[in-house]
Amino acid sequence: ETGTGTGRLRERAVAALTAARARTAALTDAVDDRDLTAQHSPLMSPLVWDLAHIGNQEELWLLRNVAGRASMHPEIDPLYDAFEHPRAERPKLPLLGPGAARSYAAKVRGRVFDLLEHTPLEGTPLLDGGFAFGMIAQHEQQHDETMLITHQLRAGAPVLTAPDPEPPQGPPPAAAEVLVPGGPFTMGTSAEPWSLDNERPAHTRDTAPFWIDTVPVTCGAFRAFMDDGGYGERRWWADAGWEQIRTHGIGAPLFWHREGGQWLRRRFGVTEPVPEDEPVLHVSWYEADAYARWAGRRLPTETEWEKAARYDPATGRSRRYPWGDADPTPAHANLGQRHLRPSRAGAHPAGASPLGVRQLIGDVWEWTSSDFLPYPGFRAFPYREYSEVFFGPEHKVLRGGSFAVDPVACRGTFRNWDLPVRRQIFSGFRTARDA
Ligand code: AVJ
Ligand code: FE
Repeated sequence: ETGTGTGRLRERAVAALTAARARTAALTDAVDDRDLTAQHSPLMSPLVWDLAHIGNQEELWLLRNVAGRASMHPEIDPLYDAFEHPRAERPKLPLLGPGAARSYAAKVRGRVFDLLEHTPLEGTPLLDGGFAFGMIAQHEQQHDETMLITHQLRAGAPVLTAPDPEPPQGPPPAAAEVLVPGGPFTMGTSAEPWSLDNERPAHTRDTAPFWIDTVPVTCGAFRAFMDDGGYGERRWWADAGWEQIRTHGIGAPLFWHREGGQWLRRRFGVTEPVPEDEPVLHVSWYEADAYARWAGRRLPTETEWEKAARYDPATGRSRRYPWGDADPTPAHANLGQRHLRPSRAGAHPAGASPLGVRQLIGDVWEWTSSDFLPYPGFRAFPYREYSEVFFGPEHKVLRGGSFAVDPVACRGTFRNWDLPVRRQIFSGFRTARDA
């Protein structure tokens, strides 16, 4: 069947699942068993929980729901249900140990590959276009990003290494901001076969004209806010943001500290000077919002972000990515944990949008001003707990994906969300203003 539509879909699914497992193995083989079972931060699960949860979700969706099989180990299923046990209590659970977690996930995967060979990738919403397999590859990659956050929070000597990104190639952007024209555009997707429920359906939205930063806000620009006393000035801060920075004594992005008159940061176990020209990382929504107010600007809405990323004024069409419909290459964007840091601001000219906005995809997740809400016509699929239970004003939307996001879980329509206090995630931002 190779060469037919179904054959190609199977190959895509196998490749996506295999790539995810290689990354999971690299993240979990990098540390010893004691480290895998330790809790490095109350915000995170022990790595060994993520490992077995990856296998358990794969078993749930592909072996039980698609193939109709019985649970392999009914007694462990509740341990790996993210809604039954908050992260802080997971280390106290009778979790599978590292060896058992690895062999469980591997056994599930072997059965899934058999299933994939014999399952038609059409006929039901779960199977159409290989959706369930794509969803599970994305789920594993999302937990790989979560595990990378755990690595960043972990104390001790570095265990992960990667080359630095290339310095920016080609001419720097012509201007600091780009004008996006007003008018309607298509937001969301009804066509992308592996898109998740919250990205659907495609619908028309209108925007007024607006200006948006050509590149994400850099550490150097953020330092100017700090040097100007930004963290001490009430008027820049939302009420709950002011409360958070006062209560916790926050005066810089997470992982920064000052030593001998210099700002340093800790990154995967290495301490280094804060790089001036790199997008700022590990800021909360409140810090992004305060910076924007200080700069006389604001965060873009989620709609503005997606229009800047997808709208092609020449055709009126929305693209899959800023550069077009082609899947990402390393020239387009810094994705997939090829590096352990963002590319410098102004990098990836090949990934620019038609209007010239750069680095919308990859490098840092970008906070938007918007609450995480369903699109008109939203239908929870295949489970309410992926998106629906998180809709509402308590979560803010992040867009674009960080250096830690795999291309399989990244598109111009992809939506991430988190609490506005969160700063251990690979979050940055860019600003906008009304035209
Ligand atoms: C979409 C990144 C917010 O990690 O909480 C993983 C993804 N959902 N398992 C998360 C997810 C279920 C989710 N985020
Ligand atoms: Fe999960």
